[in-house]
Formats: sequence, C-alpha cells, structure tokens
Amino acid sequence: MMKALPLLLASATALLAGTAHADSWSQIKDAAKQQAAQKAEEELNLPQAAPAGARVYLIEPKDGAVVTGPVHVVFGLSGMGVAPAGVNQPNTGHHHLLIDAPTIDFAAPLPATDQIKHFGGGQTETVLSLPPGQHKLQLVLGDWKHQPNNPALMSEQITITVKSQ
Ligand SMILES: [Cu+2]
Repeated sequence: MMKALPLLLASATALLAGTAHADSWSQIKDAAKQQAAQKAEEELNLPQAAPAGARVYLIEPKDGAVVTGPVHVVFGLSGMGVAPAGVNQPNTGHHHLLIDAPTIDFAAPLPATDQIKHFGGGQTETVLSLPPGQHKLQLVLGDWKHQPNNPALMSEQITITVKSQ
C-alpha cells in the first residue's frame, strides 16, 4: 500500500498539471459565471443586447391587406436566431405578436395577454382569429426571459382589415 502511494501521487500530479484538468476547471468556472450572470439578469430585468443590424419584420400579411379570417401571420427575423423561451443563448430570441397596439413596458418581461401573444416554442408563424374590422399587428422580439432586447427589435406596425364572412 505504502509503495503504491508515490506512484499514485505522481499520476495525480500529472493529472492536475494536464490540460484535461485545466479545461474542465475553466468549464466549471464559465458555467458558474454564466449562472450568476443569468440570475442577475433575471432579477434586475436586464435586457439582452441585440446585435447591430438585427431586424424583425412581418412577412405576412402585408400592410393594408384586406383578408378573410382566420389570418395567417408569418414572422421574419434577420441578423439573429430564433430560440425557445428559457434558452439563454446570445443573439437569439423569440417572437411576440402585439395585437391592436398594447402598451409595452420595455423594462420588464412581457406579460402574456390577449394582445401580447408569446411564441416561446420558437414558432415563426401563427393563425389568428380576429373579429371583423381593422386591426394593428406588430412584432417585438423578446430574449430568453421574454424581455425586449436593448435596443428593442420591433417590426413596423401594420394595419389590416378582416372582412366579415
Ligand atoms: Cu415570450
């Protein structure tokens, strides 16, 4: 037993000095740092940065369209990726559809209401049942915790008319 000890120590020292150990230690540190940053971000409602040039837009329907319900709405995003809610990855977010211009608080996660629809599964389209008449539609991207980015990424607000059937 005692004879084996120096050998054991030698291999333990080699392991400690090895890059494999250094890699896993920095991975643990990175994970801890990310967890702490995520917690702070959540508690302080810190919006995630949006990269320059990122853009969110409505592909369908077009502004001024006169449609028969239900309304097929297609979301567009460039310069960023779509990720499900809860997934904290830089330069990603999920779509929110604002119906008939609700007031938005950019300093907090977006609530889920009849006028603020979340697409936390990472969806890029939906089918809306809207009553006949004029309606305003606008997209806003939210980060993993449903908060608009800084700067906020919003599409143009479009107006459509839903025909009565
Ligand atoms: Cu959301």
